[in-house]
Formats: sequence, C-alpha cells, structure tokens
Amino acid sequence: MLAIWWRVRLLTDRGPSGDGPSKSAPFAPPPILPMKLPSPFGVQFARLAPGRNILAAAALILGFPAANAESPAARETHATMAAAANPYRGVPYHDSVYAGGPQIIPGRLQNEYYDTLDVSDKEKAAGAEEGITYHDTDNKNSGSGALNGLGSYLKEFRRFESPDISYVKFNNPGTAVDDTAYNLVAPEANALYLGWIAPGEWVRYTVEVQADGRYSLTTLYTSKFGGHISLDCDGADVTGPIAIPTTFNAADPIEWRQAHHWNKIRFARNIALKKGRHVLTLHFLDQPVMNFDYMDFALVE
Ligand SMILES: [Ca+2]
Ligand SMILES: [Ca+2]
Repeated sequence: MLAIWWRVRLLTDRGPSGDGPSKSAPFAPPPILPMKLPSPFGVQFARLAPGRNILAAAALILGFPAANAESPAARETHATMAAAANPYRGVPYHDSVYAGGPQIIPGRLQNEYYDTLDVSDKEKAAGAEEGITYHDTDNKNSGSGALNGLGSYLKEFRRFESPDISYVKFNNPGTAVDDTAYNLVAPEANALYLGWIAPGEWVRYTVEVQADGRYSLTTLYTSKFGGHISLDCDGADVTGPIAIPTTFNAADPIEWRQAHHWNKIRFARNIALKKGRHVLTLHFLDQPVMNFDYMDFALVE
C-alpha cells in the first residue's frame, strides 16, 4: 500500500499583502493508494496576481508492504495483535482432588492434566473446550465413564471431556491389562493416562518454565503402531516430528492388549524453552492407539 501526502503552494514576489491568491495553500488530505489519481495531475489557481509567480510543490510518498508480503517482524506483530484480540482461555487443570496450577518445568508433566475451561460439566460435554484446550476426533471419552464405568475418581476422571482417559490396571480380574510380561518398563498402578489417541488430535498444557535452557524429554507410553508426536510452545514448533517406537509384541495373544505394553524412552532431541509461563501443545501426528502417562522435562544445558 502507498500513502501520498502532497502540498502545492503558489508564491509571489508581491509580499504577504499581495492581492492575489498567493500564500494560499491548496492542500489535499492524504490519499491512500491504490486509488486513481487524475492524469495529468493538476491544481488550479484563480485570480493570479500580475508579476512573478512561483509554483512550489512537494509530495511525500510512503510505501507499506502488502499484507501478503509482510516481514517476519510484521507477521509476529500481527500474530501478537491477533492473540491479544483472542487470548487463550484455557487454565491449568484442577478439581477437588488435584489443586492444579501450571505444571512445572523442569519436572513431570502429567498428560491427563491437559488444560481445561472453567465451565459446567454440561458445557464440557457439549464440547466447549474443543479447539481451545484440545482437539479430539469423536467428542466422547472412551475411557472415563465409558469403558471404565462409574463409581470412583479414577473411573470418572474428566469423563465429560472428549480426550480419552484411563488408568493403569493391575490385578485385573480375569485378564491382565497393564501388569504383563510384555511391559518394557512397569507403569505405576492406578496412574491416570491420556489414551485412545487418533492422528491429528492435540492437547494443551499451561506450564511454568523455571529457567531458560534446553530440556530433555522422557515419556512413559504405549504405542501399537509407532508414529510421531510434536510439541509447540505458544504456537511455535519446538521439536519437529518426534518418532515414537512401537511397543507391539507379536507374542501377546490378546489384540487389544497391544495398547498396554508400557515403555519409557528419552528422546534424543532436547527442547529449547524460555523461562516463564507458556502453553505447550502436544500434537499426535500420524498414528492411532497410543497412551501417554507423563512426560519428564529435565534441564540439560
Ligand atoms: Ca475422544
Ligand atoms: Ca499420568
């Protein structure tokens, strides 16, 4: 976009008391381009005084980059303005048992404590948080209140919200679930976890990073097919795709239990984070049937 400020003056040698139109200063308000200017561009004076007349003209032309060609700094400014106009409304998860607050880095981020909105259960069940604190593909919790039934904090944890939650089951009557020889690393009994992952889903966590630095990331998880996750911090990717090794084991005769072979890995890539409060978004990129119990962030440099 272009902006032009212009001014034309007619000067005479007859002094300020001259009787012509001199000293008048036809002045145009700043036109903003794109617009049509008359061509040739002219200014008319009436009642010119006899004698020498001097026409003086000046124009100031300023160019601004078009919106689709803005600089990275301008983009950042506009993103900040957009964020200010539509601020993140998620808050750290909290309930009558768990006091909440931002999850602390360095430390253990519990995957089931993704952010929430302070709205009613009815609004949560209607998907009020969808697209804000999470993206889930089916608007129902397949674990809490469903597969896990009702009747306890563990069974009903966040049952009105769509990201799917379950807990580690030891000594399950009939068929072992999470305490089998197929585990590579033993989970903790009754640990809540985020599961039933589908590609494209994501969850958000408000975190408090206590120091600038690079952090290692270690997770306790299961993954039937392998796949990739990534993390962004305040909307900027900080990891790229991270490969999740599969925990599939053909020796397990029970198909559904392929989602219950626990493993713990530390990813090779460390993550640069700045001190302060941030919103991390955990993206599940390409494969279903993953469960995540927690993610440990440790300062390494
Ligand atoms: Ca779901
Ligand atoms: Ca957990």
